[in-house]
Amino acid sequence: PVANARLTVSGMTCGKCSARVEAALLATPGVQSATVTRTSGEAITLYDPSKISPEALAAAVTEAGYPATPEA
Ligand code: 9UX
Repeated sequence: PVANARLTVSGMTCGKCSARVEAALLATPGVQSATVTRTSGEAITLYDPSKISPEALAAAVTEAGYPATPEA
């Protein structure tokens, strides 16, 4: 199964930030792809909903240093 999660990510001020957020998502079990847009402060992730939730995805990004919340 695949689902799409959209996260609002704060604190990304340079290109390395977005690379770190992308790496944090890709290192999270259940994540299949991650597209991070620094300018809009968003991350879009394809993930397996049997393995992880949007809330847990946001928590992984937050732990990487960029406070994140799932968008509705
Ligand atoms: Mo750039 Mo982001 O030097 O945490 S990596 S501001």
